[in-house]
Amino acid sequence: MEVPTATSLRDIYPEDAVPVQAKRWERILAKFKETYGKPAEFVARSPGRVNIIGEHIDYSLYEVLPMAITADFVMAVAVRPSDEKPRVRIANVQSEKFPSREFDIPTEGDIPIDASEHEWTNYFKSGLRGVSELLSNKQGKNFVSLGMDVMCDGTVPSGGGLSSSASFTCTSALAVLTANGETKVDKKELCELAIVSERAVGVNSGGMDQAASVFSLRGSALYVTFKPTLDYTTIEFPSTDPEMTFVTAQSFVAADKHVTAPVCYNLRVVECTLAAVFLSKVFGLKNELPKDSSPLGVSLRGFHDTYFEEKQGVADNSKSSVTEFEDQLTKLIQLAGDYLPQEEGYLRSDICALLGVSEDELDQRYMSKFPVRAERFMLRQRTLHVFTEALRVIKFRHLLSSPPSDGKELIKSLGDLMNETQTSCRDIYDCSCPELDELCDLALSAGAAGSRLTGAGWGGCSVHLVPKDKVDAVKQAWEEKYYKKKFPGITKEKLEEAVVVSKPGSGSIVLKIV
Ligand code: NG1
Ligand code: MG
Repeated sequence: MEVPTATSLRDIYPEDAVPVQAKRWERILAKFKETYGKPAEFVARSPGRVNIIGEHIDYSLYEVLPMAITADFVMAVAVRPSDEKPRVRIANVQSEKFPSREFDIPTEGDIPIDASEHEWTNYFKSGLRGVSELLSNKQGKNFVSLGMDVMCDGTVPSGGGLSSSASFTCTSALAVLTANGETKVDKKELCELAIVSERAVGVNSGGMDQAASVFSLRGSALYVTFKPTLDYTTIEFPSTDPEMTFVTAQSFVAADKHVTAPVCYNLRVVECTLAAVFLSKVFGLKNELPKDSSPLGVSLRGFHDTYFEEKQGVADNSKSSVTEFEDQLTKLIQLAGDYLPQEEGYLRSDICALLGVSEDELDQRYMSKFPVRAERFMLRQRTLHVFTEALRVIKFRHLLSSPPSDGKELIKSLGDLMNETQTSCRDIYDCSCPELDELCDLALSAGAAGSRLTGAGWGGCSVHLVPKDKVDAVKQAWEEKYYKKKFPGITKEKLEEAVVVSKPGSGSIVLKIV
């Protein structure tokens, strides 16, 4: 499937969003002209996402269920003359927060990115680097030969758990491809390159956000699979009475991954990877874990498949039925509980003793790409979260594809699964925070069926399954008991930004202007 080309904003946004977006796009295009003295040639855009269920399991290569939102990253572009050294001029509509930059595109070697510096254009460079690698692999030499003038505008709140970073990276990669004459962009190729590219910015991310940003189709959520390869199917929400709505609520606790990565996100990636290696030793698996597309090259999913291959002769687990896969996960939950008994965590020395490697070797293999800081690795808790969450995603999907006839029963069952996710994120994955917990409690007391953090957590955003007739009550509870209390004097605009009823939006798209 190729990234589609739009001819009007109606191809991109739901009808009720078109008037506001039309004004915004006019502003971006006018700003482009004012800055560069010529009109833009095309616009690339990619949305943010809300994850409905499947948290912190994409980098262990388990299935997840996100959807794109209307908020997005938009880039107006004109190609620079081909007889010039390729150069990028990049600006942002919010020029005070994101100052203009200029740089040459090297015609050989990697695009330099200093991940230690929190610089907004790093995300552009990461997309540029990914495209440069893709084109040179395809064509044997560096083919980002054309420079570009770029005007950006993003409406996904940054550090807000709705994946502003992926929307920026995916848009950048799409813009660079389009500017360099790659007009038929394969969605999977774009997504795969955006996943790898974003890791250049310092976070060992999974692939959910980029998948949601690139693949989404308006009106449906996505079921994203990472193994055996990156793939997706669209998921419809059955109509119920009362109607199901997904409402997102910002905690306004900034979750700055660049600061917290060594003790939060990147550490979780390391813990899950170590758990996979540790378990394969505990069970004396004969084969090495298979190399896969996870950030550190081996994953809990790899352990899962290898375990059932060796112990039960399941040669190709991707052919197992859903029920068989559920049974496997149930078994793994029990095994992890029994064979990873240390509630207090595992020291480096514990892990090294079992693996038969030195601490230096352990650090070198798993902690050198992105350093992490930890005394103890909570292998038991992280593994239990991953296996139980993977099982919840399957159950959630099953409920959507074979819903009970009573809509209320469906809403309750889906909500229960989301609540279990929140409990697991809070208690054993340790990625919630008191503010997110509070937003969830308030929503549930006011009639939400399911409430949980969405995205990486440690702040950012929450998502709630709310029957339509309860939305106002939930909003009111947050307004009175959370926002107005925590942020006295909060403006009406800020409140509107905080709480959004999310409808599944469309994915990456290009609009040609001339
Ligand atoms: P956020 O922090 O919301 O962008 C991150 C990861 C995802 C996934 C979730 C947790 C990046 C770009 N995204 O989302 O891949 O692992 O956390 O489920 O790092
Ligand atoms: Mg992000």
